[in-house]
Amino acid sequence: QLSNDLDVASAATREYLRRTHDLLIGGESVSSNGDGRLTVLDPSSGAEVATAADGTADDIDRAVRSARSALDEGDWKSLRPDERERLMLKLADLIEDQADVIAEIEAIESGRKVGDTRVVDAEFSAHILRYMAGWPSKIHGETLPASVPYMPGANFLTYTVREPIGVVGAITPWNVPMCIATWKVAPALAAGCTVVLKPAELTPLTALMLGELALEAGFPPGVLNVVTGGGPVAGEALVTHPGVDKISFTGSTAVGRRIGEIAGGLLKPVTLELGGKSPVVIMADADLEQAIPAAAWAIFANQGQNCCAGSRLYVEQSVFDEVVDGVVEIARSIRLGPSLDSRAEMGPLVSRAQQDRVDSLVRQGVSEGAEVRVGGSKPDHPGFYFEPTVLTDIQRDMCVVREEIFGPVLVAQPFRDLKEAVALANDHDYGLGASVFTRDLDVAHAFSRAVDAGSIWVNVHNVLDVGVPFSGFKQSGVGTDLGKESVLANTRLKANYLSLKSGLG
Ligand code: TXE
Repeated sequence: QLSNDLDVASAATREYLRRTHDLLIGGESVSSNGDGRLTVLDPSSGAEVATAADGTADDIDRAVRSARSALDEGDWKSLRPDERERLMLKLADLIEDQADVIAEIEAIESGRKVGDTRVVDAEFSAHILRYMAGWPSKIHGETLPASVPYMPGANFLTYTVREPIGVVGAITPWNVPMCIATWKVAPALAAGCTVVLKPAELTPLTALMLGELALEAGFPPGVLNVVTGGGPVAGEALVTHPGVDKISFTGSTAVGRRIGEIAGGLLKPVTLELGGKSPVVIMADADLEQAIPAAAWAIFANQGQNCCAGSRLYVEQSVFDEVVDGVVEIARSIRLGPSLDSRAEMGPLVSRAQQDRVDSLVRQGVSEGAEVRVGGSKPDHPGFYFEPTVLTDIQRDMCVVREEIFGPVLVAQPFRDLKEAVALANDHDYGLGASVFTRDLDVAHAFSRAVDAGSIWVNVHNVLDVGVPFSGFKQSGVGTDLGKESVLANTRLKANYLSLKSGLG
């Protein structure tokens, strides 16, 4: 039984799915100017579960105007930092109160396991908001000693202030929808910005829930607007809109590059978190009982649809067979199942298109000479499943090594020594995350210094926390999500020179 039985979802979840999902602009649910609808599918069965508004450029314009007036004229502007903090804490509480429904909706629309969506999308989103709620009272400028040599005798008080950057356009993906939406929105709100959020077309529902809960928490209308819709229309309208001061995007490198080009031409700041092909390096001295399951779940967690998925496995020659056999055994034992089934260990991919893409990349890899050690195909079931897959006999130029597959597909290759492992790890256009498994501290530090990736993990893979900056190097992005840096990235720095009379008069 690989399909979701929606009857196991709570009455509140089924009730939410049945609602008409319109846009959230200026504190109200409003219908789109266009008449298109996005179809929301349950990837566990392929069945339609809801529709949502397919927002137009006009809808984006309305949302940006609403965000602008909330920024320039509304109550939001005059709220004290501690009042912003209280609203964010209240929103965190409401998310926690609704954690069961959020987890189920997210599981149904994205195909991810309901246990994961509860921990990652509901509970971690509340955690993000609580951390970010601490920032409004801690964003500050500095006083600076200005001694202007061409104005002898002048006496300045010079200081900087950090102002909200303005209206932020957030464009988010479908792989961890509510959590990533929250990590874009929360630092913007902490900095005093207003936001127009455009979630991925496949997973629009939890972004709307986030906007609705923000209103319930007491955020003034227009502070957080949500426009569901397609990337090329609604997404691009947000990027080009002159009323948007900054774009924060997570998604594919191709779209990120396009957004970067457009925003660069408009001199609009961007934060771009893009693709990855993160290496997992296992040294012969590692605790293999720990490293083998860690390497397996580095790729199979979330069906491989994580930007930091450990999709390239490099193992020191002497333990290569043992490690690969271990990962293959785990892959063989993984129970595929629908997202609402608590016994499922891996759910479906997000869409038919994603399933087809993974399938065709694996086929191409095989035609280029890779050996399938386990998996390699889509099971003959409804829903968008793909078997956990391990490929060996790989060469650096194969598509399965170069491309971000974004599915449960691992490529594994042996290495001779640390120098070769680092060279293999760095032999990629992406630089998002990288891990090494070893008992040797010197090896761990040498690896960390030599590898070009924004996050390095030792004896663990893909851990993120809200207080720790998350940056993509090389083609994996521009700027930083999470941490203090993500808050400051939503501010602009203003310098003030006050010319004072010298002396006591
Ligand atoms: O991403 P897109 P897709 C990678 C992953 C995946 C591939 C394709 O490899 O297989 O991307 O996924 C919006 N202007 N990642 O096609 O298109 C879109 O509506 C403005 C990795 O779904 O980049 C959605 O909201 N916006 C990644 C968001 O961009 C546009 C997570 C992401 O969609 C737009 C997701 C445009 N022209 C995919 N076109 C990660 N870093 O984790 C699309 N969008």
